[in-house]
Amino acid sequence: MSVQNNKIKPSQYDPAKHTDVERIKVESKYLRGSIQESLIDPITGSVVDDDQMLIKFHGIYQQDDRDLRNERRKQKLEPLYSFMIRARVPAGVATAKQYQQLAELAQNYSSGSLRLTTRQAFQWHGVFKRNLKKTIAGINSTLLDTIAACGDVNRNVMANPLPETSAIHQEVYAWSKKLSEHLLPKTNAFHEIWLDDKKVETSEEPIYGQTYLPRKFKTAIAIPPYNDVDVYANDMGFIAIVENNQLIGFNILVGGGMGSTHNDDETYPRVADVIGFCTPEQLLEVAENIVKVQRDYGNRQVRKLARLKYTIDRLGLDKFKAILHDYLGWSLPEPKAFEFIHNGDRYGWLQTEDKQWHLTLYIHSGRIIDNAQSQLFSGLLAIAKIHDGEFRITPNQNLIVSNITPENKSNIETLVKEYGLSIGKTETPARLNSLACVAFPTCSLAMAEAERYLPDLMSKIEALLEKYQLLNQAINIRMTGCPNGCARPFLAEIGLVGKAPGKYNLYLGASYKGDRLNKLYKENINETQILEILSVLFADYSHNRQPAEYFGDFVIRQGHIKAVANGLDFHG
Ligand code: SRM
Ligand code: SF4
Repeated sequence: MSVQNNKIKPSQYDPAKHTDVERIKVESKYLRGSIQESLIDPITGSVVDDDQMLIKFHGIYQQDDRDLRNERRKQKLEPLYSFMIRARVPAGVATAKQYQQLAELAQNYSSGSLRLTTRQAFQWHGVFKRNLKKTIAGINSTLLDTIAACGDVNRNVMANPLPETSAIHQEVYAWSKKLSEHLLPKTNAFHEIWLDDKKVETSEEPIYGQTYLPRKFKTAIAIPPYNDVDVYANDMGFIAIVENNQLIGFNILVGGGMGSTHNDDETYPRVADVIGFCTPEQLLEVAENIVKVQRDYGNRQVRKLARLKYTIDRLGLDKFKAILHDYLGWSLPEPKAFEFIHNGDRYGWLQTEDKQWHLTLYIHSGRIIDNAQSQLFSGLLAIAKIHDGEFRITPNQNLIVSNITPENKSNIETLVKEYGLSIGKTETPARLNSLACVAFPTCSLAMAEAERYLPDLMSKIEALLEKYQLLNQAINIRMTGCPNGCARPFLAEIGLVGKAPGKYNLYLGASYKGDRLNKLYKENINETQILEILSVLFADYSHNRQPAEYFGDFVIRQGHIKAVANGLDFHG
């Protein structure tokens, strides 16, 4: 099918039709806006409204401490504004030296913790406006940056941080970096605003154009058999195909995403479709053209329907492919066979053929902090000071201390013990598999707790698992404070999605490998109700499961919930 004749021109801003965010982008002079003026305004700790949207493209979100909102309102004070900064870390790989510098920036300018995200990035919370420039410049001096960590562009590119397959991982890591750089915005605004570079007029954005993309855009590369990047949750995914220990290319996926809105059936999570194959040399060309199709065909009138998943469902997958082939000038060949086994992490020590050691540490919700329970921040900083390999963030908010020399292993073991870091030996498999998003107090969109609440709830769920002799089952449980889905809860065997303080929607029936969505089982329930329901389901699972049957598959076979074929089927 040729679509040459009805090809739409790169989108042009139409104030009568398009969202206000499109106006902000058009008027921003390629992402400059009035950010520089906002930064030096001493009257407020915030930046002006339009700049709040633009700073996202620079990797920054304006937030306020939600725990203090009411108190400050009573005192007639403005909210306690501060900023969250997110670094762009392709495949989550940073050297130990970089990690040390990033942690020191957290000590100096943020609320004292570093946060590992579900997309393999570092976040700093609680950075006041007066410290923004110093922090960004500090991140830049480590040779990492925050460009396009957020905003309507391609974000941090994920890739498995697997030490097991070192050679292939190296290659895939290199591609993830190339992909990330290829799809970066080309405006000089970042360097002018944050690094005081000389102003250079930007005359064009070769890939994005003046209005960038209609919405955020996410990319991941998976190396089977592990799907720890949750490749199906991305707008654009690649699955590395390895034959005879050689990377021969990538299967191509499009149209994944988690975000939705409660009680709005027009919005839904969706798993990506596998649409073809490309060689490594074709990767950038294919990626660029998928981005361009979304740039030109994505919805700029309704932001909540603007992600690529909706573009594909609106056009139909066949038409989307035809348009892509038209943009490419050639057709994608059929995808190759592959198999995933799961989407979680593997903990503890591992030695690779090159004799190097790798240690995966369990980090609850990716929060690196010193507090009454843990000396994680100090412990990792101490390791960074004596380690000359890398720190690799996993897509499940954990950290791999990677490429430890045999000579240094015992020193690192000593520090792990001294600071009480977890190598995943004392937690249950369910806890090791669990994920929670940030939610309160920093996330402006949170409707219920997640990171601060999941550990307590997990203890109660573990008591149930023990009662039914299921403590060794790695059931995949994920919680988010709202349906935006930042901890990918719709790909969890048990998904808990915040509805109101203390109230969650319970979703069941996703696959263990991350390729099938779950479905709403009970709406708006509190902790007592969650535990009552899980108790009944665990009892049934304990007595009636088949050998090696995963919980997500069991609840479907047993008729507790219907299987979801894909996004359009999610609410049906
Ligand atoms: Fe997210 C918005 C945190 C991964 C879907 N996400 C937010 C914001 C920035 C809230 C906001 O817009 O004001 C949250 C900041 C909280 C804070 O205080 O830090 C936030 N998202 C996160 C992180 C930190 C969660 C975590 O616990 O690790 C993750 C950062 C990833 C990164 O390094 O880039 C994070 N967010 C995700 C994921 C998971 C993924 O990408 O694999 C998703 C689901 C996949 C997807 O995009 O569909 C996700 N976040 C969203 C959405 C819903 C988008 C949509 O299509 O509707 C929003 C809201 C929005 O964009 O309007 C959002
Ligand atoms: Fe915030 Fe919702 Fe994302 Fe959690 S899922 S971090 S509450 S936007």
